[in-house]
Amino acid sequence: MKKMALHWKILIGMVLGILFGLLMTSFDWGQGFVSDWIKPIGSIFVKLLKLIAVPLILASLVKGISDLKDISKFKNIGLKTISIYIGTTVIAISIGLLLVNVVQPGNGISEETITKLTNTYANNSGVQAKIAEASKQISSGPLQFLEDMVPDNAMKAMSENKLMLQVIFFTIFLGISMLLIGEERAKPLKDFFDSMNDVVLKMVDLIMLSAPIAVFALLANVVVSSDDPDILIALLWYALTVVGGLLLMIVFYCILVGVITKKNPFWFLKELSPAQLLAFSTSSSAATLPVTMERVEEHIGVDKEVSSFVLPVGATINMDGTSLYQAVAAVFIAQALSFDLTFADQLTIILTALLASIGSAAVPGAGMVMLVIVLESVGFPPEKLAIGLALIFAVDRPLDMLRTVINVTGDATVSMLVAKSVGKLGDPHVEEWDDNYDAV
Ligand code: DAS
Repeated sequence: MKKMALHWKILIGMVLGILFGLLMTSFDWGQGFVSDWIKPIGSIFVKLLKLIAVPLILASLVKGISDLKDISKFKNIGLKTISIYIGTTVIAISIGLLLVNVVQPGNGISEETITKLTNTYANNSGVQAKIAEASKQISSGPLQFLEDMVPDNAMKAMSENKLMLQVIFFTIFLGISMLLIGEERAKPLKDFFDSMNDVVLKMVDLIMLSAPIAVFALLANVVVSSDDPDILIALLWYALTVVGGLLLMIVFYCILVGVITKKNPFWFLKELSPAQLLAFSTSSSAATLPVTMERVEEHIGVDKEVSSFVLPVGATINMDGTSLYQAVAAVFIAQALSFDLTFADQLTIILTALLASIGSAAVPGAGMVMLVIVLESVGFPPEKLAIGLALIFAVDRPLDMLRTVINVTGDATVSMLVAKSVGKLGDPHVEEWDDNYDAV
């Protein structure tokens, strides 16, 4: 009898986690029990995935570039990738702006709800930390992100997982240099990275064996630490506007996959689903990246020459879900606090939400930090920032989970488009082990 596919096991783990979390909220010791005994299981799983993200980027990117044989192909893939990423993000922001101006969720929110949210969250340490982190980014120069991209110590960059762009910069530099010295002299290093790539992908398979129990723990913890339902109801229209936009992005990706790559979009979503479910459970594109790469390469058929560049870059700079959320949240806050936005301001939001999503780290809650930059760009009064973030803080975690799914799905979609354009989208090669692992 064929064993249950992985994504069904993960889904069952998620549902049981939510039910268990709800059960625990009915005991006054429940939240403590979950955070002491259940939450660590999920944290260890996320740490394991982040642990192998850097070696995987290093190995697959070096292998991908050195397999290209000449630099012009790399330039071709690079240019296509960056331009399609910018295109899908601008479309995501535009969908967000259209929806939030039509639905007007901020105008429907009552004064007492605004007061209640302000009193509850304006001085919340999480809100204050996000404002402080964003202010640090605002105070740096316009080219700070370029400066930050260049590591002064490769090993240090690899030790600090969040500096993934630096690892990518270093790895591209290394891969190009290997191309330049010629295949013969680079062979020992290339063989090393080829084999490292296979080993690390096998580590992904092993870590994924614990995924069902890990997502159980992650979601149980999200449920016990979520806010009281009546606040969530008050923000329902705002949350539905974001969710509506994210769903439209899924439809958009399915159209791109069906029309351009001629692959069945439902097959695409099914094969990608373990990565999407992990993105939902972890709220981290960085933690999900190893699984996204494994799914895209071995179950969707994108060649490593393409996926090894497109996916790591996408996990750090392409966040369509986050950019859509930032556009909706910025306009919602302006509406709720009666801060008028001109049409020019909305156009400014397209540019700043694009830059903010590129600058957002691939970790939980990063999108809300960069939202401050979007608000600042349209002249939102700094003294009202804490109130503005307080309005959306209560529902940020569930929306972060959903927008991270879109971030990952967008990256996988673009990797298929780029692969198709360079003739590197084959039929998925699923190894014997993967057959078992999928069935395990
Ligand atoms: N959680 C971020 C990610 O990992 C997205 C965000 O915070 O908006 O993609």
